[in-house]
Amino acid sequence: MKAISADRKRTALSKRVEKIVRSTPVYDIHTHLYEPAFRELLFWGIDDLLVYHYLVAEAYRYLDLPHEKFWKLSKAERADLIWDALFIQHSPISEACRGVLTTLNLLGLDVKRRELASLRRWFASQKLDHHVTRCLDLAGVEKVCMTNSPFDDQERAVWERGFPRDERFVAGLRIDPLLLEWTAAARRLTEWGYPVGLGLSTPVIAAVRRFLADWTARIQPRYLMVSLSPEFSYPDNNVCAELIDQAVLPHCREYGLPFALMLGVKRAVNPRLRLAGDGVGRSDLSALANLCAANSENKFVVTVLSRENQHELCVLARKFRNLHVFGCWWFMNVPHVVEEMTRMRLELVGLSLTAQHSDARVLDQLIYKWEHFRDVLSRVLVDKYAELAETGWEPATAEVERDVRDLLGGAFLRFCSSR
Ligand code: RAT
Ligand code: ZN
Repeated sequence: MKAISADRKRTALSKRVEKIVRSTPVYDIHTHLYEPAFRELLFWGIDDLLVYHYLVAEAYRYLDLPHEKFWKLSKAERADLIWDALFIQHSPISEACRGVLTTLNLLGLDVKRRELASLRRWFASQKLDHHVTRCLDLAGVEKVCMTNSPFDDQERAVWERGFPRDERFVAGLRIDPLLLEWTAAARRLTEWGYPVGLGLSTPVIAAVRRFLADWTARIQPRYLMVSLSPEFSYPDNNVCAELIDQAVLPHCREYGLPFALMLGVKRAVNPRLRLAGDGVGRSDLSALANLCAANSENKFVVTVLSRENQHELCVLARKFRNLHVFGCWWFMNVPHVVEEMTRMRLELVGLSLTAQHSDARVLDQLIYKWEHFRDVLSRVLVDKYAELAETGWEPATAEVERDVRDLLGGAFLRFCSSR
């Protein structure tokens, strides 16, 4: 009798939590999507889903075609090869493959026919504006942070022309080239009217600050962001660490913006795979500890790519209130690792973090990235609330709603506006 009522209680709790997790809108704090005004920079549809670099990497486990030939093919031809290798010749069970099917299924398409041509016909008949709204609705996403780089010629031209902003999209000022390719960046800054030589003299730093100020005014970013290799160290006497100290952090303080760091990416491990050729390495997180300790007036929003760094990141979040942990990034975004990370974060840090970001590069991916994550989050939260209930602490619906809102963007917004 007692067992039956415990089962019933657990089922009722699961239903309640799942419903809340499903219906809470997401503030997606890092994607590679663009607002529709950027036109062809916003990828969407079946071919873009199939040529996603996560799938290119997986297809190359099977493809027997020189990389140069692959890259010379049209997008549709590459999509054909990937569809055949990953969906027809083998079952599509990897996370990125399953994601395509979840997306199609939730869009109401019939995947069981295994027919690419009819999928293409359906997407060709969609109007972009309507499709954007539909994808955001299906994913339950209310805001999308973009990745905006002044160093991208196509993108820069759109910003410079100007356009009416779509309030569902928020900018993120990405500065990898500035910090990691200083010689080339200095040349570009000079061309754009920010005269900088290679040395970091006072006038050079002033010009970099002016560049950051102008782009901050132009795009109104939520944060500045960079991805860094496992070798990143701080403090250091190299250009990257010095620019962070002398230009980026003072800029962030002046404008009240967080500095977002994505740590642990090894770029171009196999350059022949292009975007699909990046890898992972374990970072020395003492660099992050030093950053947080030496710059208590700055805010850091951080994700790490290596599984081995996840525990240490949580411990650092317990030490530094100016550190906000976010997302299960890229190679971490597979359900069993997401579950492990989410449990560990809740157990070690609590609810003052952003449990996930989508990193979507293709609009339609929002649907699966959030569908899959909501499944994991519900599972983890049901366990956690059930443990509380065993002590007599029954979570009220409003409390669960509050917690889920925090995990899906609320805690991030509070962190951004905190002092
Ligand atoms: O997840 C990805 O798509 C990666 O290619 C990277 O873009 C990464 O997310 C990044 O922002 O550097
Ligand atoms: Zn990204």
